[in-house]
Order: sequence, then C-alpha cells, then structure tokens
Amino acid sequence: MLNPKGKQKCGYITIVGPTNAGKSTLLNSILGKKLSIVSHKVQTTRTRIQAILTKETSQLILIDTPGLFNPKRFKDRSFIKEAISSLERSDVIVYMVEAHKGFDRDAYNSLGKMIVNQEIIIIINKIDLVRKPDLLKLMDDIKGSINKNDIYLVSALKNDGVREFLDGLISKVPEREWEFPANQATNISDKFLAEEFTRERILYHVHKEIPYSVIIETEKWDEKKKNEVQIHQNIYVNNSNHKKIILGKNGDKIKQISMQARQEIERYLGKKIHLYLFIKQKKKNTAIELIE
Ligand SMILES: Nc1nc2c(ncn2[C@@H]2O[C@H](COP(=O)(O)OP(=O)(O)OP(=O)(O)O)[C@@H](O)[C@H]2O)c(=O)[nH]1
Ligand SMILES: [Mg+2]
Repeated sequence: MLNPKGKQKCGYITIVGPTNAGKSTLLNSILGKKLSIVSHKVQTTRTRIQAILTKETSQLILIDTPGLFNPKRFKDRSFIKEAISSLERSDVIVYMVEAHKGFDRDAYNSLGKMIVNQEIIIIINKIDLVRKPDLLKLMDDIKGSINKNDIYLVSALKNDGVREFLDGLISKVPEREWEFPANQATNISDKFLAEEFTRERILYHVHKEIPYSVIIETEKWDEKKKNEVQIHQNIYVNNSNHKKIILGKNGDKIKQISMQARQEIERYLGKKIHLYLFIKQKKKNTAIELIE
C-alpha cells in the first residue's frame, strides 16, 4: 500500500503461535529468503529471529519467536520469555492458527492478557491442508468466539495469500522513521545463521531428543579468498552414543548434514563455502547455554 504523503512508516511485528504452526516458514516467505530455520518437528526456533523488510515507504521489522508448547502455562517457560519480551515492543502482533488444528480460544485470551495496546491480527496458516467448507467453519468459529473480523488466510509453504497479508501489515504500522537502512534484511549474523542451518539439518536427520541437546559453535570463519569462506563448526553432544548416532553408519549421516548445510549457507551468502563439522562431547560441568 502506498503512503500518500510519502512519509516513512516503520513498525515492529511479532509472530506468535503454537509450535510447528509455520511461523518461521511465513517469515521466510515474506522475506523471500531463508532467515529462520524450519522443520517438521516442534520447538525448531530457539531464539528470536529478527528480519527487516523495506518496501516502498514502509519498513517492517518482523520477529519470529519460539512456538508455544503449552500456551496455558507459557508464562512459566523460559523459552517463552523470549516471545514475551518481543510482544512488549511490538506495534502489531500476529497470532498464527493452523487451519487443520482449529482455534484455541484460551491460548488467544492468555496472549490478550499479556499485552496492553497492541493490535492482534489473526492469520490462519496451512490452508492448503483443509477443504474450503472447513476453512469457512473455522473462520466462523473465530469470529464467533472473539468477535474479530480481521483474519488472513495463507499457505506460507505455497506462498499463497502472503502478499495480501503483507499489505494488511503495512497498513497497520505507524508513521515513523526507519530504524535500519533499506537494504538490511536482518540483524542476525552470518555466523549465527550458518550454525542454524547446521542445526536445521540435524533436526531433519536425527531423531528424538538428540537434536534438542546439541550445541553448535563456530570455531573458525575464514574468508581467505573473495567469495569463498572456510567454516569450522563444532557440534557438542551429551555423550558418545549421541556422537555415534549423528555420525551415522560409516559417517553417512554427518556427510548428509554437512553437504545440505553447506548448500544452504552457500545459497544464503552467495559465496563458495567449505564447511567442516566436528562432533565433540560436551565437557562435564561446561555451562553452555542453549538460549542466549
Ligand atoms: N502444508 C503446509 N505446511 C506448512 C505450511 N507452513 C509451514 N508448514 C510446515 O510446518 C512445519 C513447521 O514449520 P515451521 O515454520 O518450522 O513452524 P514454526 O511455527 O516456526 O515452529 P517452531 O519454531 O517450532 O515454533 C514445517 O514442516 C513446514 O514445512 C503451510 O502453509 N502448509
Ligand atoms: Mg520456528
């Protein structure tokens, strides 16, 4: 939407909702590039990811948050503190609902209690998974239970409805000077994102709780030649059994992880990447925090 006076608009938008709802997928879809990792598992996003989109006169600062596991108790969870602190500084809050899972009114109301001035926009994601009549019924449910008509329908995965949603967001951000240069897409570092790409591939290839306990740290980031980076990352695991599982038979699994993570990093940085992964056991009593 064009701002008639041509004045700058700028606003913070926090995306919240149940874990696995597709919040990170939506963020990536809006940005047109991958800034937040995605997986079919719960609790993929571990920390706030901030992405910046500048379009014409408007700048949107979008914050992806860790999903809510048990929304009724989300005040208790340290994970969720991240999300809560973003809410306080937001102009608009986007609450994501999954089309095939329905609307959790209690969770929505808990969210409402935690904010004061901000508007909450509801977005129903994964509309590709349901039939139209079911979608209409869900919209009626939401409208009936919370008296809200402003509901957007999207499939973040198929990039369906995302443009309309974006226009809706732009219309809601206030007139304010931009906070970032127009060409800046994020405030997360390349190093952090490269670690995240490796973590995403571990989530994909390694099952159960192991991916949640690994910690990835960059040991070396060497830009020797122009457009070429050598990266060494350490993957810290809890014990030798976890190490064996991540290595896989004949090292097959770590090879897959490494190859796919490298491709993601190359795509993001637009540079040739040499990625070396080292699996190490966490030292006892080494306090490496999972969340910053
Ligand atoms: N069918 C379908 N799947 C989707 C859509 N959006 C996201 N997904 C899938 O849903 C899963 C979870 O997506 P994420 O973006 O990681 O979800 P999230 O809300 O960020 O999850 P957490 O970070 O764990 O809170 C992935 O397998 C996505 O591919 C969609 O519109 N349609
Ligand atoms: Mg996520």
